[in-house]
Amino acid sequence: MTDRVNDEKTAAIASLREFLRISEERGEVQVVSGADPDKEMGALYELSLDHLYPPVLLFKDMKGCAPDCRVIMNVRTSKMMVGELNLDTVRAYRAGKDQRKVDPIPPRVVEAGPVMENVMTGDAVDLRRFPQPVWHEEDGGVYLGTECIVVVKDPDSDWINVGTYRTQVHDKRIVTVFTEPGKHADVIRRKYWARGEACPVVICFGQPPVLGSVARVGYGQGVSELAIAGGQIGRAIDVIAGPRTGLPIPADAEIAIEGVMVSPDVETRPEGPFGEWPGYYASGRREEPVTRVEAIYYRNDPIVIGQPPVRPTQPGRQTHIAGAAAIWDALEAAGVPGVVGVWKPSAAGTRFCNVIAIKQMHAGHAKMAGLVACGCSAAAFLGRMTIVVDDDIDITNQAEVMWALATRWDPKTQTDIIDGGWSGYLDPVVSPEKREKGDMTNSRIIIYAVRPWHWKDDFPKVNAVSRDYADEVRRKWRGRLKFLDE
Ligand SMILES: Cc1cc2nc3c(=O)[nH]c(=O)nc-3n(C[C@H](O)[C@H](O)[C@H](O)COP(=O)(O)O)c2cc1C
Ligand SMILES: [Mn+2]
Repeated sequence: MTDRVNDEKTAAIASLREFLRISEERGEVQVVSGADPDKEMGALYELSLDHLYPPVLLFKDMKGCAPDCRVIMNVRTSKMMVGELNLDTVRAYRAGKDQRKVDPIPPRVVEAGPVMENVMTGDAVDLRRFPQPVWHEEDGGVYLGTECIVVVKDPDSDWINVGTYRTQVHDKRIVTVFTEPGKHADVIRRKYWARGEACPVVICFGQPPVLGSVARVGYGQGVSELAIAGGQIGRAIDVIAGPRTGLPIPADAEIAIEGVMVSPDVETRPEGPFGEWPGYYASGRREEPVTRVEAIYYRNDPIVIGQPPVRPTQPGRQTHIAGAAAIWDALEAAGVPGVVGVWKPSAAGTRFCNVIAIKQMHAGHAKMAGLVACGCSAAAFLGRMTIVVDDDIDITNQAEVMWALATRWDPKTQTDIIDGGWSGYLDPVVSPEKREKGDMTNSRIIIYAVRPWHWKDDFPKVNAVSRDYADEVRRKWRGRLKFLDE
């Protein structure tokens, strides 16, 4: 990337309004006026994903909405934001992350910020003032929080966690936050409940894009996503201490609420169904503990980020570069040698399938890579399939991976099946019986689609033109043969 693009990207991820300004300048914004929050916005969003880099959608004057409110979609998916979707980008991400790991920058507490331009407290608290989208046809309610950030503090330490968990609006002052068991906000809120207390919380429904990026990555317990975000933009995230909770509120958040998540023994509401990223309404409708909203802060002309999950088969449902990088990091940290790439085939929704390419170095090497990749925390949640392939496979090409499976994998001898992996409510194959028992686990397959080490030299040779020779021939004939340029 050139410096100019880098500077622009840093400015854009550091501030949602800068992101909008820069995207407008680059001609990447499509303004949509007069759309209906009842399913129509969700449908338009889904149609935008026919493009690998979908346009930034800016909804204005939505039907039945206060005219000052806007909804922005496709914030993290433009070319400027994600770059090329290839292994070099994963490598670059890892290199950058190593630097940032050395230098996380804790947030800086400031006295004031735009988020405090408007304040609602007490009886004035009314979430219905903001857009109320029903994103999918079968959704059981209104979700203001799709790519929101949920901020909670560990009661036993200074750890402040920031995660993205969908947030349904039930009425003026009640929302539910859906966190899969084991996610950090869930671990933390249970600690409060075990002591008979409610868990203080801040939720933002529009925030600097960098906060959305870090809030979706499964960093370890105790890791401050706010400090990682600071590291990523090279300066501290400015936060205001919440007047009620003391929790950090990003100073330029668009809309933030303060409240408490009460224990399920105190009050629950039915949550869902909600269309989820695997392409189903798998988590159905359950009772979830409520969050009581005590205050709302919002900027003038607030912009809500809308990023409803949809089926991952369209081009615009991109792979997850940071997720692949995290697995690659884990493999290296565990001492697995010879890893040449990690990739998440986008059609598998970025969690269900991980592909590892290795340059085999000894007997049992592929097994080591497969077991670590299958078990590491970056892949553990929902990671149903781990596929290990040789280094000659272009793992970013789903056809090449399928070819490796079809031709180098003997199911009987090159497979491990493991039971009891970390799954969740939105995994469609978890049976009703298991859900009933709260057994949110699934089984895993590790597929070693590699040439078996002990007879690899006798494995039939590949008959495709080698990449180097293909490049040479392409150079020689380019310009004379139209199909080479297409
Ligand atoms: C747009 C979006 C929506 C998400 N919705 C949920 C959700 O509703 N519940 C959930 O448990 N995880 C959800 N996730 C995944 C979590 O954000 C992710 O697992 C993250 O690591 C959670 O933070 P934590 O590791 O601090 O718990 C969502 C991610 C994204 C990008
Ligand atoms: Mn976390």
